[in-house]
Amino acid sequence: MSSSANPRKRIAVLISGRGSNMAALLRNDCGGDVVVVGSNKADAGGLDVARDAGLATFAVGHKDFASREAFDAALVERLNEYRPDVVVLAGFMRILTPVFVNAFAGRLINIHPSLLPAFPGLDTHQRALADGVKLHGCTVHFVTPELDRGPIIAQAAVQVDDDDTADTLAAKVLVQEHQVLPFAVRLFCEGRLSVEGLRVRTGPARGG
Ligand code: NHR
Ligand code: GAR
Repeated sequence: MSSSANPRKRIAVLISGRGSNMAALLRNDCGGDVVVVGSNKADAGGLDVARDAGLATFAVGHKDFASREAFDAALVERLNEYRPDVVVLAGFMRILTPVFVNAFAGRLINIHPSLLPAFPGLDTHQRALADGVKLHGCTVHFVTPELDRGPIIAQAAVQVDDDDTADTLAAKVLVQEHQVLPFAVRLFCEGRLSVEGLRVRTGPARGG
């Protein structure tokens, strides 16, 4: 197959913090190229990492907008300058309205630090400990307007040990996140994912 018929995908990444999941996307072959890293926080540490890697970055401060919808519209506009094929939320901490979700429907992916549908939302490690689960982990899913309820692409589990704290559990889960996010993005970039309801099926690699 010629490369012009099947060009590498353009990946945009949104972060709010240190950006270790974004860095995992840069380290691993995701079947595409990260073309821009954006944040709702100008001081997100991950933006420095991205700049050091020679990537384009931007920040859109959510506090500068009167509504969530206005913030989301501005974010869509900035992202579209880079013509992304897929947008990855990698530790992005703002809930997105349909203004944003619909603009990238079917090509918007999030990494969430729990085994969904358990523990959607925030403070997942603390809540997993409080509920006494023995398995915890992370989920990569397509983003839909309903928070953390989109079709699941991939998950990875870790054991909860007797002496785990929220911090030790977060560290164990993060190791898994760094594996499963590049894996899931690669499946997407290779065109292997098909979605039916909440179920995502992974077909064979094409041309291989
Ligand atoms: N938006 C939609 N529509 N659907 C999803 O599945 C989303 C989403 C936006 C972000 C990531 C996320 C997660 O993996 C995500 C998934 C932020 C919050 C939150 O409560 C919850 C979940 C997620 C991200 N944010 C607060 C808010 O008011 C702000 C918290 C803060 O700044 O620290 O937006 O779980
Ligand atoms: C990750 O654990 C990610 O799963 C989580 O924030 C961390 C970001 O770390 N995401 C959420 O909690 C979304 N609500 P990173 O900036 O080093 O990738």
